[in-house]
Amino acid sequence: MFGGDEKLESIYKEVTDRNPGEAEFHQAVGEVLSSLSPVFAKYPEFCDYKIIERLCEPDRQIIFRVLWEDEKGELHINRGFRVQFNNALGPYKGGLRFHPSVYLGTVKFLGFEQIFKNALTGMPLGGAKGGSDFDPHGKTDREIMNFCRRFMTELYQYLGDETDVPAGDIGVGSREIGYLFGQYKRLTHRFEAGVITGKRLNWGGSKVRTEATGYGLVYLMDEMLKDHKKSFDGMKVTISGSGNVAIYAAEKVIQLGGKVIAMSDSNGVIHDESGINVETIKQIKEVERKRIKEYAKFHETAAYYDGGNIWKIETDIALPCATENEITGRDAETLVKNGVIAVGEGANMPTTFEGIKVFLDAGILFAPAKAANAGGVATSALEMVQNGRHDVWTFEYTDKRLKEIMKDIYKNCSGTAEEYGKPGNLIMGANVAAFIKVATAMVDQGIV
Ligand code: NDP
Ligand code: 2IT
Repeated sequence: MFGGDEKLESIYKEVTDRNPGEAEFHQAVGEVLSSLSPVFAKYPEFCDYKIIERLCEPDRQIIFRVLWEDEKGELHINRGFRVQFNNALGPYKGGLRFHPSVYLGTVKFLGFEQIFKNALTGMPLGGAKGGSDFDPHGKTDREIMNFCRRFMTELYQYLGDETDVPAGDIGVGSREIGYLFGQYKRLTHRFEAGVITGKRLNWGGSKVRTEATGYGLVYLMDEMLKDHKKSFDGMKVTISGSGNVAIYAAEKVIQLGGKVIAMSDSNGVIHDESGINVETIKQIKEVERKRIKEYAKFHETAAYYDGGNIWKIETDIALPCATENEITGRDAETLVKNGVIAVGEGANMPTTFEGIKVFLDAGILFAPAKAANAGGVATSALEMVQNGRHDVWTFEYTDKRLKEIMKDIYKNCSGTAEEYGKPGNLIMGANVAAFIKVATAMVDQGIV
């Protein structure tokens, strides 16, 4: 796994032994470590300072009970998490995920990834993640609010605009951010806008934050395609998921001349070779909060496949924007066989180890999550800048900043891959560039 590097093998073994049962965390650590051999040859001080070992052990892990009441007066108990991983570059920063599958291993994999992703943005951000096994599906607004208030009642003491700044992720959008912020404000008696990002625009949110992850993904893919004399124009694109990231990735693909032919949710897939209408998806998902199968009722050219696998559909570009490990080795083989030319990870760690290997072996252009979906957190950092200055920027200016950041991330990752002897391998480029940035700051700040 680490090209025979015994030091990395032994660190990895220690991490897996110390954190039993956290498969996703092991996977995220393994993926980063697999790029680092040449870095240690060049920077032996990282070894002396035990930088990797320190990065693999979060600074702080907070786990708490969340007791809340539903509309019928019945009580429910969920588990809440916040893992503050590393603050060498800035305050802890990363989203909150509400999904029944969430456990400590999910939050740790996401928090670990977040350290490096945030480093790539060039903004002063540390890495953290949080969430709960609470399932927002089918809950009323009042129930969501009850849950968010109780969640924040436990968490608020660990947060602050210079300490730890949450945001959204799966199951947490602007509605939840509003309820969370409201309770933080009530408990602290402070309108501390920069304590959370993804706020609505009328009370401290940033323009473009809603669109940022999806737009950013497409901006980075566009750079990568251009670098290989290609573009989105006329390309068929499949996008898994139909949440925040998927919707705005689809919108930007269409603006750049591509055709989105399939999207999905956890129940099924819609397929429309004439091109999916994003406004209909927004209405179904953002306004009505319904299932994607509704789409076929409005567009007769579309087919809905209950339980279908989106990766079986022939496409030029695949953008996984739903969840981790959604592209298996077999899915990757199918995509390659069907002629895919590029894959961009909008979700966090959506491709398995086996899947990545298939894509790299086949020479597919591959943009890893840390680089490709960093536009969301980068725009969160722009929201923090505006909050700190009590300022409000225009859509055009914020979008321009996002585009520049994504271009810089692409250049940094592809340049680093080349420098370390793996031209075109953005996984290597992203891991190495981000690791060096964080590690150097840790060395500068001493043994703390
Ligand atoms: P949303 O909750 O808005 O949407 C998630 C989408 O993915 C939904 O369509 C959901 O379907 C589907 N999905 C979620 N979990 C599963 C699952 N276990 N199996 C199948 N489908 C699933 O979340 P986001 O769009 O915000 O997040 C999507 C991905 O992007 C995640 O990996 C997240 O970590 C990542 N990300 C998000 C950022 C952001 O700014 N929001 C930033 C960077 C990365 P259903 O409704 O049926 O559950
Ligand atoms: O995975 C991610 O980068 C996010 N969910 C966004 C984090 C943020 O702080 O904006």
